[in-house]
Amino acid sequence: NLSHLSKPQNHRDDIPMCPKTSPLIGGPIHVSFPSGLTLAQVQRKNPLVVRGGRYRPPDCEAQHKTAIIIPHRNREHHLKFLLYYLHPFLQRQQLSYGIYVIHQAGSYTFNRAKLMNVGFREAMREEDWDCLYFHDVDLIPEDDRNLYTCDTNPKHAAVAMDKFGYKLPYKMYFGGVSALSPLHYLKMNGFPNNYWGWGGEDDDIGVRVSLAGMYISRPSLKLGRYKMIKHKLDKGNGENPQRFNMLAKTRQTWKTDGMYISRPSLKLGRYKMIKHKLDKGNGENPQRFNMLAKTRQTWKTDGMNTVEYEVVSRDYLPLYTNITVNIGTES
Ligand code: UDH
Ligand code: NGS
Repeated sequence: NLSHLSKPQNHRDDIPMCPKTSPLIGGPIHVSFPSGLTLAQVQRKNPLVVRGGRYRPPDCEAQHKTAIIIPHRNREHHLKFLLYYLHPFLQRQQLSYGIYVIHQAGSYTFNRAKLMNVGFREAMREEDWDCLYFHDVDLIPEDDRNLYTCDTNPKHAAVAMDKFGYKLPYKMYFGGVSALSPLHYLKMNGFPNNYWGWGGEDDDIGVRVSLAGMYISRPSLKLGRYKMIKHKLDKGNGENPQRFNMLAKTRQTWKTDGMYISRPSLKLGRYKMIKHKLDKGNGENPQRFNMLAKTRQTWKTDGMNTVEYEVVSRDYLPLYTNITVNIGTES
C-alpha cells in the first residue's frame, strides 16, 4: 500500500480533529505589562511555537487555520507584549496559526492599510489560511472566548477597547482588530493603498465591506474586550503606578479647605486638543475626509488588484515571521 506516499508531508496519522470548543479556554485574562520582559522569556514560555511563529495543536488537528497580520514600524516594545499574550491565547483556542509582522522599511509616511495588503498576499503565498486577523500591535485581547476564527461576514473584533470605555466609539468603527476570510478580502478588493499617515483607512475598509455587499459581524462587548498598551508619549512622563493608592487617600492628605469648583458653560468652555505626533511619520492625513467621500468610486480600482511593493527581507524568527517591505511613498 503506497497511499501514504501521496499524503502531504505534514500529515499526522491517527490524530483526531480538535473539539468544536476548546477545553483550554478560560475566559477573562488579566492583562498587565511586566517590566523587563524579554523575547527570550516569551520563547521559553511557548516551546511548541516553531520557526516563523507557527503553531499546531500537538494532540489534535485544528479546525481552523488563522494568520495574524501585524502592521509595524518602531514599536518593538509593543510587539513583545503582544506576542507574550497572543501566543498562549491562540494556543488555548487550539488553532493552527502563524504570526506575520509586516514591517514598513524606511522612514517615509506610515501606511497601515497598504501593509495589510502586503501581509495578505505574503501570508497566502505561504499557506492556505482560512482566516486572516489584521491586528494593531498595541491591542491585547482580554478574553480568550473572543475566538480568532472567521465568520460568514467580515468581522470587526476590537469592539470594546479600554480607551473607549469598553464600547464602540461610533457605529461604523472598523479599527484595531478585524478578521476576514480570503474570500471576503478578495471580494472587497482588499484594503485601500492610498491612505498615508494617521486616520480614515479603517473607515474606508468598513465602507468597502458594505459596498461589496457584505455585513460587519462583531463579537459581544463582553468578549471583544481589548487593552491598549500605553504609548510612552513623553519621555519622563510615564504612568505613575502609585496614583490609585494616592487617590484613595486624598481625604487624609489634602489639607486646605472650603472651596468649590466653578465652571464655564459647555458652550463656552470648548477646547480642541492638538494631536500628539506620537510616531514620526504617522501624522494625521489631511486628505482622509476627501478620500472617504470617494470610496464608492475608488474601491474597485485601488486595493489588492493594484498593490505594488518590494519585499526587502523575510526572516523566520522564533516567534514570528518578519517581512520588511518597501511600499514606496505617496505619489
Ligand atoms: N503603527 C506602527 N508604527 C507607527 C504607526 C503605526 O507600528 O509608527 C501600527 C501599529 O500596529 C499600530 C497601528 O499601526 O497599532 C495603528 O497606529 P495608530 O498610531 O494609528 O494608532 P494607535 O491606535 O495609536 O496605535 C493611538 C494613539 C495615537 C493617537 C494619536 C492621534 N489621535
Ligand atoms: C476616527 C478616525 C479613525 C480612527 C478613529 C479612532 O475619527 O481612523 O477616529 O481614533 N477616522 C477619521 O479620521 C476619518 S483614535 O481615538 O483611536 O485615535 O480609528
